[in-house]
Amino acid sequence: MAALLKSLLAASEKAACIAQLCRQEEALFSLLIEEKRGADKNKKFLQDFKTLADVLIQEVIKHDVGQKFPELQDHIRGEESNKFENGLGETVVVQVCPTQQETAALLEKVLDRKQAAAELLAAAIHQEVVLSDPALDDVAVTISTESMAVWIDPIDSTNQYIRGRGDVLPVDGIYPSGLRSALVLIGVYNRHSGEPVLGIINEPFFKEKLPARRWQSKYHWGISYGGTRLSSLSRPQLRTSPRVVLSSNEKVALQEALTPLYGQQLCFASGAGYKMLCVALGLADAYVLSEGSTFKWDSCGPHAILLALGGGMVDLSEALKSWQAGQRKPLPELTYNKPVEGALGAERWANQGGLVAYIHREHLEAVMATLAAAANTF
Ligand code: 2IP
Ligand code: CA
Ligand code: CA
Repeated sequence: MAALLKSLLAASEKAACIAQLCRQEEALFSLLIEEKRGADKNKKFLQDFKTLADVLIQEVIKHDVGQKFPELQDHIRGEESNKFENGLGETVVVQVCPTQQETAALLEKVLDRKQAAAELLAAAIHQEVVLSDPALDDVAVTISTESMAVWIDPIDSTNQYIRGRGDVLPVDGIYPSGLRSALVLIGVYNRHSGEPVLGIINEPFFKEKLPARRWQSKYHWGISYGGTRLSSLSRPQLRTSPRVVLSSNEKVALQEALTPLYGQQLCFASGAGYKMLCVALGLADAYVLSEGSTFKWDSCGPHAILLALGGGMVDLSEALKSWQAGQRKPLPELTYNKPVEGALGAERWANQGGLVAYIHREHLEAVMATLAAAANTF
């Protein structure tokens, strides 16, 4: 009875396919980028690109999942707004229409009348995705969707997606940059408690196929619902020599504060979702972020997977406060149903206090003890 899981996985596969398509057609891709402005701009980057691929993917997931679960329809939200401005200055509301022809006609408007590109995308949007994954038939959990809501990041690590480097080599299993860090993130959470319940991470650029520049995707999922914890991944072992993954923009003061625990084992990678995936895969023991530069749509899906594996994701500044006050069990996990008071635009849904993603509780405690000892330095 894993109907919700299957529907979200199928939507994530379609999303991955659209992300691949937009990269494969270089001429098409160059048409699709538009600078984000004003309150919706991610403060971290001078230029943050909203791509049509992003908007389309979010709308496709909303449409496909909303059709199967009408009770969720008004509770599926994501990073992007579905208004898109074309080169002619026209604002078009991007949505999935009842037929492929209608969707193609709408997309043609966004694409400055480029018919072939619009038809290609419309075909990808209206394709039927059939999952052939026997493991899903064994998932015997029924999630009552009435009290659920969904966060989508249609493409995380947009900068790397746009740059499009497929040839970056991994360092100890972790890709520091490149297409590998561009992910589709979907998270289901409980609207009342704010807790993550189901998460999907889809890697559209998992493996390059022949002919070159064709890609194969891979998905991962996790469920943490009531007493049930299930995942496509297995719980990784605690590493003998601990390793942390950080943003390449992480403050030097935080890097120094972590040195007593990790020595030289500091790894850097792009993409908030990708760093969370590295923790879930056991390639790192923790992802520590000192700033509020991630959002609910970045962390909800990966957080559900970490919970399913017996780990989690805490609010760094709240956890440090609890730790210093001697209140250590449990440390405050991130929640997904409440906006930041007084904030505007995307900032309403920022994980304002930074975060720590972890698998092993004892490792989280080691991170907290190390940071608490250096708390006024970063
Ligand atoms: C971004 C993206 C960035 C990340 C940032 C996110 O989301 O994941 O890579 O910064 O926190 O908000 P960093 O790579 O330094 O971790 P998006 O690409 O969706 O804007
Ligand atoms: Ca993101
Ligand atoms: Ca994004």
